Amino acid sequence: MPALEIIGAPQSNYVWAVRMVCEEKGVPYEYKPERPHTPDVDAIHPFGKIPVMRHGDVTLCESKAIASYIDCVFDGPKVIPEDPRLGAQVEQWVSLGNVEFDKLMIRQYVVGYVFPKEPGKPDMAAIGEVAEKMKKQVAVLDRAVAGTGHLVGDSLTLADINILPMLFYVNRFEEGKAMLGAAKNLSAYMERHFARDSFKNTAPPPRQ
Ligand SMILES: N[C@@H](CCC(=O)N[C@@H](CS)C(=O)NCC(=O)O)C(=O)O
Repeated sequence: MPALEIIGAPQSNYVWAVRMVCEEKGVPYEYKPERPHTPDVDAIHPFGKIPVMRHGDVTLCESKAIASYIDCVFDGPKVIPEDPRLGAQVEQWVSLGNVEFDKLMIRQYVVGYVFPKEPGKPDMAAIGEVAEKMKKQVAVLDRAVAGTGHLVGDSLTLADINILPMLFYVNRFEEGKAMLGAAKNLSAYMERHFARDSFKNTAPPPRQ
């Protein structure tokens, strides 16, 4: 079988999720930490985003598509259950992750701190407004993991893998840390899954 290549900077929550899938399944891969819009990435993603994947003559972009391909083609525990009901629930949570949680938590809240429009000066009024909106999302996730400590079924799936890197980043900043800390089920969920080898082995290097 040809080598599996995962391409994309380690700081990306989506690159992190795809690498976690490989680790959870015990799939060996070659990792190329490329930034968005570099030639290797542009060759595969029509809009230059990360992650992208190469496996022999198969190239893919979009983390969900990459994760599904790896789950189907390689051995190891399924991260998308074959049971149609559970599989559809994973699909639902990944979609919610990408359309709702990533949009607010990462693109607005975390990016508001890390890449402020005025360098070195995060817009705290805007961040405060986003943080208010995030409270509802945190409450939704807190309820969702209350039953089994997983978003779907009673084992780790792509639904969890997709959301864990997002929660890690939100937890780095004051408002996020406070609201996640107050969400008891979600805090326990984070503590347990942040301790997984797959999560720690693929974590981005510490911030400079
Ligand atoms: N829906 C895509 C999102 C990928 C994405 O937004 N990647 C970010 C890094 S986390 C990126 O490449 N941003 C560069 C840009 O938007 O130009 C996926 O699931 O892979």
